[in-house]
Amino acid sequence: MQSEIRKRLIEAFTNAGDEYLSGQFLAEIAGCSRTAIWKHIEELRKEGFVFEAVKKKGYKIIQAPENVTADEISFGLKTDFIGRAIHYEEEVDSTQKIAHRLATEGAVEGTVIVAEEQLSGRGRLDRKWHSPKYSGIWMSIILRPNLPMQKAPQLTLVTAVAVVQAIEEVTGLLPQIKWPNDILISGKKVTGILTEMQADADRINAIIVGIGINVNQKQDDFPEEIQQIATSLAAESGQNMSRARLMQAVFARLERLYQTYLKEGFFPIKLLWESYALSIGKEIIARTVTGDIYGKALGITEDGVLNIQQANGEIVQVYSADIFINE
Ligand code: BT5
Repeated sequence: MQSEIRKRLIEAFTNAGDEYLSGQFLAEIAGCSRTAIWKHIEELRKEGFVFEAVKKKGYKIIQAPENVTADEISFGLKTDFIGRAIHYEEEVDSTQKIAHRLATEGAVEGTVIVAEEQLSGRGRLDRKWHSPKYSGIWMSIILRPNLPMQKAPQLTLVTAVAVVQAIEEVTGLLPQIKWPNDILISGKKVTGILTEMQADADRINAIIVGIGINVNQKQDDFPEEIQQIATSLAAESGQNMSRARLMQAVFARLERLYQTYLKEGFFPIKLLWESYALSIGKEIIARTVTGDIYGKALGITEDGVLNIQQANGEIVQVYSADIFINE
């Protein structure tokens, strides 16, 4: 877990913006000696932070490093609860697994588990999620909404809108959503979302929102089997970008949309979701576990279910499927 003192220091530097902070001031807000402050600043330097130190003025951070450790994510973070507690690992099986354990142990809402690499990242139905070291965002967010269980799938859609908005804000690229959980750019998958639930009786205890975003991979870094269907933000925009900065944008967007959703319900989210949706109004094939459904995608219901109109006019509701555009 992140050191409490470093967390306070980074928060102070975030709030200070371009101002220098004196050793004395830092010692006061962190509640420790100036010697201890100096040691923590050395630790941050080792992590890759670059400080400017000016006599009589103090310190300023002029560059943050390029990993996704708790310190780097905290520097510049503007949210109230999402990402305020961060559990960072260099290498894990799956961040979902750790999130489930921490949620059972009582982790606070907004806790984020992030890893540089996942050895067995997973998608829906136990599919694999390719999560190579340092090049993407592999994270799970713990939410604790006071909602009945059947509303849980809506949170996948809330998250998808948040990720689209964050990508748009940071990169200028315009992603689209393919129901229910894929985010695509130029028709290729850049993000997958996996929402899992812990529930008692019929109330939600925790929702674990897993988000995988391909950020800095080159097109030929992807394994053979997903070369044609996957892409990264760098491959699309032609430039590498800061994963920590993108995570901060996702947290800020998600926090805002999640609060709107809890206060006003699903309707405002549904409108946003439909504005980014790829398949609405198109002829599609929905591949479900019980077989394929052909028809026109009409939209999503209040429950986040997809309505498909078949050739005979009948409307069917699809709860879970893989969607293909039927051209
Ligand atoms: C998803 O599943 O798209 C959900 C992926 C969620 C991943 C995150 S990462 C953090 C957290 N920890 C985890 O262990 N998981 C979550 P699904 O819709 O089932 O799509 C899986 C399919 O996407 C695979 O069968 C591949 O075809 C494809 N795929 C695998 N890795 C990919 C990648 N890096 N980029 C694009 N497509 C990929």
